Amino acid sequence: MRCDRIWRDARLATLAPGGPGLGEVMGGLVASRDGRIIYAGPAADAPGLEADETISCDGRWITPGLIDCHTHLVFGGDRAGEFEQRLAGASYEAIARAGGGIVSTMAATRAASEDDLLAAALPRLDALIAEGVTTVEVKSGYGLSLADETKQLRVARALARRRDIDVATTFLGAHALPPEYGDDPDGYIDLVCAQMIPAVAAEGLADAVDAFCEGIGFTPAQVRRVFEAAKAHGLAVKLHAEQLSNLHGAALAAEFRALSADHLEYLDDGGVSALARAGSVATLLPGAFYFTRETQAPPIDQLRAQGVPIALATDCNPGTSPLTSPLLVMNMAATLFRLTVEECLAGVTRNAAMALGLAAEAGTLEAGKRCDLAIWDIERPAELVYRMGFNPLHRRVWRGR
Ligand code: DI6
Ligand code: FE
Repeated sequence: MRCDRIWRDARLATLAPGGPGLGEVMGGLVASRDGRIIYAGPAADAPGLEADETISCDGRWITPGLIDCHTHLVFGGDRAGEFEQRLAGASYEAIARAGGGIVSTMAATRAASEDDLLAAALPRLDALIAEGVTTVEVKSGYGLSLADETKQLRVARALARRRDIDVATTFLGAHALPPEYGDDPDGYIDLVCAQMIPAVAAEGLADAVDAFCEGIGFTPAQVRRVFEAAKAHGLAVKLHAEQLSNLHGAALAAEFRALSADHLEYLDDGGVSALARAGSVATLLPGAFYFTRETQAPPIDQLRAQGVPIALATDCNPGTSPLTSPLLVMNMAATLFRLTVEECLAGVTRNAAMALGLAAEAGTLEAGKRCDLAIWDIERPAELVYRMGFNPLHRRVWRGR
């Protein structure tokens, strides 16, 4: 069989479903053709392969390229000053009342040009790439007007032209109430449903629609309207749910067969069951948990018991998770939430792909999938979760290159 490239003398963590653990293969190889994996498994079982290029991995470990399935990577300004105020004792609410918080990022994002936003986002994207990320999701949600939300999404799409990476985009117009809507959240939701979602769908700017279902965000009734508009335009949905309180957002998301419900610290048993029935992924964001000093952990045991797939992501955003390290996310998920090494690695590969509706395309080392690989200088996969602030990436392969 002819192929473009072979990575041989490797140990594989295929993350293939069904298998025990990580789907580990000693003495493995991966072969690619036209950017897809055509074989991943034991070298001894490989078909006869004729490659243009053969690369020895000298026994290194290969995992699927990492997938960061929840980020707000594109935004203007930063909130380091607000961080200092919080260290000095100011509350999130007091800062928001003084014009800080999400609205300050909105103002900086509105003031920025597409070029400005792209230039600000690229170093953050590069930090993810440096740790082996080959697919990233990017949300809007800091423009909060038709022109500025579409601007953010165009920049997110542009990232994929500037770097070798797949970018999935998500429209998060229902993230916060822009000040010009004062005390009229329903009026703003009208705009989101009647103008923003149709425009975003018509321009092909988003792969999914998200919302912030929370006391300081939008009510379940408002989110339902957003989801109905999304479905009417053929867009998948996901939801920021149960981060600070339990408004039963996860059950609402499940009703709409959401790809994922995200955060979930305050998720109850009914919400877990709803996600299980819908086949939605639970995306956990330990960076936001850590940075906000949250003390209630998501219901991990119940998620496990009901077989809900768990994904992990950085939630990279300027307010609650200024984090661009999927390796640190895995360490935090293990230390703060007690996830196992297997769960952590599945969370940034196979289950993250599922959370983006890309399970058939990415997230495991299996024939037919995109040849996205992370090759690591490690002796055992647990090192990827165990260490803090150390990056053992040897090479990253995107689409076979
Ligand atoms: N949940 C969060 O933690 C962020 N957005 C959201 O829906 C906060 C975003 C910010 O403070 O800028
Ligand atoms: Fe988020």
